[in-house]
Amino acid sequence: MFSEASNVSAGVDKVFAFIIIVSLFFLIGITVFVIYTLIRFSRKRNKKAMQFSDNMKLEIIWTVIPIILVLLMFYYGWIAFAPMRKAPRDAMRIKAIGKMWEWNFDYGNGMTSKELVIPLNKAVRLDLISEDVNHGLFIPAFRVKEDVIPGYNNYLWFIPQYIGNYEILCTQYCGLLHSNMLSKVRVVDQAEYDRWFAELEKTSKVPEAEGLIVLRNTGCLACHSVDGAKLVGPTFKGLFGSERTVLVNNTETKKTVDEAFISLSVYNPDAEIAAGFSKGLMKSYTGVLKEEDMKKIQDYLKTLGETK
Ligand code: HEC
Ligand SMILES: [Cu+2]
Repeated sequence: MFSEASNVSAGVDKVFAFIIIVSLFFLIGITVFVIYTLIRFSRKRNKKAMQFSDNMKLEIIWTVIPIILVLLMFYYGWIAFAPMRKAPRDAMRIKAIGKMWEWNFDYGNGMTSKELVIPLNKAVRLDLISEDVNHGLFIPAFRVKEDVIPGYNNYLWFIPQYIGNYEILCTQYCGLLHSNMLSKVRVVDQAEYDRWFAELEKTSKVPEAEGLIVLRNTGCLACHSVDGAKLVGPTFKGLFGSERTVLVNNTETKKTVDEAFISLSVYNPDAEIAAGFSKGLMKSYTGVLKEEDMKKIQDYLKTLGETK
């Protein structure tokens, strides 16, 4: 009867169904009763109004029954909620990082993914981290939702019970593109998970870190940021693959940033000047930066590039 995409969803659905059924029972019951009394005790039939003082039996009934009902709601709610706050010790731990306006899932050792990929029937604990404002991580199909607050160590956990794709939403209004703060959970079988994880390991940080080290050691980061900030030179964030306006012999030209563009910018910076920036500040790195380091920088800049 209940969908059970996760181990906690049936519990949540049961309380919800219980509350809905009780509410419907009273909605219909009270409505019918009101209509009945309107007709039955209409002035036309029963002219003389009657006065009652108290009725002990009635008062006990309408106190005791609602108390039992709300206590039952509490009981079923507690039964469903309590296990949600007790993650098993051996649960797989992944950091869910929220920032304006995207989710990142950190599998440790610098391995991050934009979507949450998890193996079937394994307990997963998400440690919830915000890098800026308040967010809320909600996986409707799993019936789990927790706030993601900067400086507060919150978490949620669940065991996915069916293979499939499920949505992830942000439930706190966190600014302009809040409604775009979407991601996906992909529940796969263990073999597929292992394949995906091996791939993630391969494509993760390793080349990125190398390129970043070269940039730092060569002094590029004094003038270029990797996070979007404008320093003396243009930021590297989103540079690769984007279209830039450059001045070639004082005429504006549009160029798409590729490996060759970066090489030229570094070995012959005055050949093409980025619009809005000054000529002559960046010196040529010919003879300073080796080709192999150039390659590392290019690979790293690709990871900061336009396509997410
Ligand atoms: C002293 C400051 C400074 C340093 C150090 C520096 N740059 Fe630059 N860089 C600039 C400025 C200013 C520009 C923009 C003018 C231009 O295009 O020459 C620029 C432009 C660029 C561009 C072209 C960007 C665009 O949008 O067209 C690339 C790529 C680049 N630098 C890479 C590097 C790399 C890699 C290093 C280190 C090996 C480095 N820069 C070191 C100041 C610097
Ligand atoms: Cu958000």
